[in-house]
Amino acid sequence: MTNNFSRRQLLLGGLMLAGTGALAACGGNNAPAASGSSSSAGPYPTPRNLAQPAVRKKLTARPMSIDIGGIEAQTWGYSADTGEPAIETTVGDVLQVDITNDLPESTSIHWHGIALHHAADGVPGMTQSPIEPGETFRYLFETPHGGTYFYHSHSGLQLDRGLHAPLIVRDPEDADDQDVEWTIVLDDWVDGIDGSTPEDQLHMLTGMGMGDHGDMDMGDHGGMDMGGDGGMMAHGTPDPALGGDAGDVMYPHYLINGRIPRAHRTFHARPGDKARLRFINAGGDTIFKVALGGHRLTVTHVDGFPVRPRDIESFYLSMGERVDVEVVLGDGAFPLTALAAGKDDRAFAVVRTSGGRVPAPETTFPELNAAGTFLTSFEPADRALVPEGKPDREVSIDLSGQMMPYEWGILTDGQSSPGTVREGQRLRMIMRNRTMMPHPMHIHGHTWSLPGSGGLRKDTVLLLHGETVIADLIANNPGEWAFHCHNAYHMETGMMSSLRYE
Ligand SMILES: [Cu+2]
Repeated sequence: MTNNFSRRQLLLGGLMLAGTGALAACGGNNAPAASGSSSSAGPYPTPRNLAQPAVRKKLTARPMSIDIGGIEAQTWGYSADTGEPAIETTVGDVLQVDITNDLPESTSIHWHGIALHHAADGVPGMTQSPIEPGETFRYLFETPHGGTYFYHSHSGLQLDRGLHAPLIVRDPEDADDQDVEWTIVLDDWVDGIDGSTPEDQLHMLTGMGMGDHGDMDMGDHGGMDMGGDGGMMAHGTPDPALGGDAGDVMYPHYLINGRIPRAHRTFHARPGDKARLRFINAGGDTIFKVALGGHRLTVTHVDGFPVRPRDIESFYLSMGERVDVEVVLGDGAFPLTALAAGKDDRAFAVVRTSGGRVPAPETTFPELNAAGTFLTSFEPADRALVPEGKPDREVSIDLSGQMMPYEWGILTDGQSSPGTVREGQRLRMIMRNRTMMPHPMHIHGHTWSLPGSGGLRKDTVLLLHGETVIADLIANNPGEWAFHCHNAYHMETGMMSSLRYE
């Protein structure tokens, strides 16, 4: 395995190349095939209690054709020995996943939101060598906290293909009085539509033909720059709550559990059933506003961790965020709608408990029109609180960038170098969004507590344009941990840094 210095270089290589697949392509070293977590542990400790995996899974990342509802998309996704790539464990379980790379380029898997040991975190060039075509890599780690998580490739723009799936960690302390439970994956889709790929979208964003797109003003409603095959560069009607452009890519399709609205999924239950809905935004560049017609939603968990339950009409879910809600279902068929913010389009499904007319995908309803709730407005449940304390160290994080030229960045105390922390410290990250766009910022290996939200636990925090968010973490997991925007295109063009233990 490479030493610290060269891993640093690999990462910087990824940062400097404002092009496609920069992170994936930067692994040009000749490190031997990594076939066990210990082989990439570097200087950081690997837990010794991983000998008895409770859950084992074999995945293959490969090109595949998927049906998104009468439309075949050629994409890259995961196939699993158990049939479904979704993974379920219980708190404390050790999970072992063998991933074989049948893709034409290198790949990786990041276990989003899980506080796992460094060598299993799945960031090529930082925690492991890229998994080259033909290689198999073993991820072996404990799932220490309950909640709704997901896993996805951390190589280039592969997240914006089909390379993601849910990871549900069951928590015996959660209420178990629900009659039904559904995992609901929101996604924006361009890959394999009329031959387009996420890389094509990035070329359009970084390339020519930007027209009036660079000024980021809020006046040009509904304008679009035709971007060639499948997909265009955004912008639609801005969502005033998000301010300005919410995303950069106008996707041809938005999906709930892999389906377009006119070929939507239907979730079945009985009238009066209590349902637990686990929402995951696996999109590359889309913030969704979500509501269920005729129902208020009781939010119970945010980014996996329990909150003080509160009823809301609708919520915003940005890329990488998860939320669990409970709802007692009425009698009928109800629209479950996820508006693609600022993009004049939506994902859609139906919840059905009896007969009656199927709601139309374009239907609108009061809950959807109500002001959307941001997840940072919730407060943690007592059992999610971290001990109070004064920060030992503060770092100032400035988010920078713009559409023209399409470049994004993170400055830590004014420098482009990573932030540092010492084990045992309480670190305060003061994040300021100096750009005109919202950015869902994600930290690996830790879950922040947000003092401005009563200590709410979150691993992905949406910063609206101009917004400042203070996020604390307890440095209890040595390593170098990626810290980045979960907009795939922003991350790929520079909005990626790290936090390194001294
Ligand atoms: Cu961003």
